[in-house]
Amino acid sequence: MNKFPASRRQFLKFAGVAGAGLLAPRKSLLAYAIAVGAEPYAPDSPADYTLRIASSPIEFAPNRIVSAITYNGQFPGPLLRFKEGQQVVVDIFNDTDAPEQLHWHGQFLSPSVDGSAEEGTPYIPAHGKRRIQFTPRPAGFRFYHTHNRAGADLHAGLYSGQVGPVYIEPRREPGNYDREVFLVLKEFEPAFSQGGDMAMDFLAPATKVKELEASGESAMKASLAKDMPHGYEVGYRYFTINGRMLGHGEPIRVKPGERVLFHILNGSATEIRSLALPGHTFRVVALDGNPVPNPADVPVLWVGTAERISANVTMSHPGVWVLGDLADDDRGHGMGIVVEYAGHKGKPVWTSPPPFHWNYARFAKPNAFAAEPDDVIEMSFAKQNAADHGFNLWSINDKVFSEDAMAAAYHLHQGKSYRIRMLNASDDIHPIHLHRHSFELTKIAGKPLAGVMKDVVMVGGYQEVEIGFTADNPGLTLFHCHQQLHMDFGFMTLFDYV
Ligand SMILES: [Cu+2]
Repeated sequence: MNKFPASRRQFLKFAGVAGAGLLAPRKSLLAYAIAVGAEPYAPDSPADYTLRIASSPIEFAPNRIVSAITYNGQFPGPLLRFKEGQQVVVDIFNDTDAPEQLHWHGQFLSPSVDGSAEEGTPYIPAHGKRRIQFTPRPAGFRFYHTHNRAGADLHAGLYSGQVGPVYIEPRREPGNYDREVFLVLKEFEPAFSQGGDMAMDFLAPATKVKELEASGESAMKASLAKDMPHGYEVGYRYFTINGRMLGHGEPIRVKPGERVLFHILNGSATEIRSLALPGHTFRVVALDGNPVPNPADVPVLWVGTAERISANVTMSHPGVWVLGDLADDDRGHGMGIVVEYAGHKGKPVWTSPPPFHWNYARFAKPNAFAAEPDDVIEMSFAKQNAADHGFNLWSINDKVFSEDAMAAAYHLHQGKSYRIRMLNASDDIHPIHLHRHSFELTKIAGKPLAGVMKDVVMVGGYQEVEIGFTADNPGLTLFHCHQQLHMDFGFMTLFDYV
């Protein structure tokens, strides 16, 4: 196992170069890494929060206990409740043999604490500690997770148990509810397969771009014609909600008429998940923690890797139900949790919902268009089948990101507004994530929309999606597919401010 990630070596190399006084006059990644590394830590007073990264057993069900790397010995990691705008001091201890990065997903932080080696955040050393301080924002449902590269190591990165929810209390809650329930969806015990991935067609609109499809399909055909296998995919043995397999955790106990606000996080390394609760509908009030302009009722939730959905459910259908994934196999292997009304007992019931397509536009501002941007950045995503020892390589505008040659490929001007036009020339759905900023969905599969603010968006196979954001948080900013197998094999790029 590589216990010293390439990016860490790179960071040291940068530091060495700086020490020798070889700094170029231009604002380089190197200068940046030095600058953020030099930020003083908080004085040595007790921290507000302490997180400890270590190996520990997790019990999914009786006699189904695996070893995983966790935060504070539990999965999911502890729910951290912050107050918007109120500074916190966090001590992070790393009891493992590998340097760690802890990323505060969805927050507008500085690169010194954001938790990404690519942005220059210092590592939490192996068997060491790092104290950080930051001012949590924006309000809403966020989370923290490791940002280590896993590569071919299925014990590293997001494949293990390093995911925990964050709730930043807003000044005003979106929607009325009686209580909150946090659900973290995650699979364990991954293994590689080579059969090709299953196509998923739940996204609406379903419009594909013909040119993207032609280019993706011909690249795949050419590769298979050369006797290449399909690139590796990852499958799992155990499926859990809040670390328990369906039927083995405490049920969610409810009363008729109760309004439960679910905060749902897909903590998967690689999978897109769905959820339904027979006889009930979800009123979606926030996506990725940001209140939506048009809360709407849906029978099914689809959640891409690292996406969050906050949805109200009025408990109006007494019984004992399975809140579970639509895929029978995944639900059968644990992806669900029991919802039990007071006074009701018995075997939990699952019924499949009618076919339903997930459309972000359902929650958008009706009949509205996003403001025109100052500049448009075009990116096309492509797959090189099985090109790296059986692993697919991924490129953005033909560039496969490499941690050994990190440099910002896109340059932002502070205060300007940008549109990123993403063209997906592959048949996979990619949950695309922008660090340290929120973005507005401005076009999905060719259809304009406005008002939905997110930090991850699923870009459908052979589809075109546009997002808009304002460059209002200077510093290196990572942009990547959140599918661990994709981000680790090239699907990343860096923005800087010039
Ligand atoms: Cu991807």
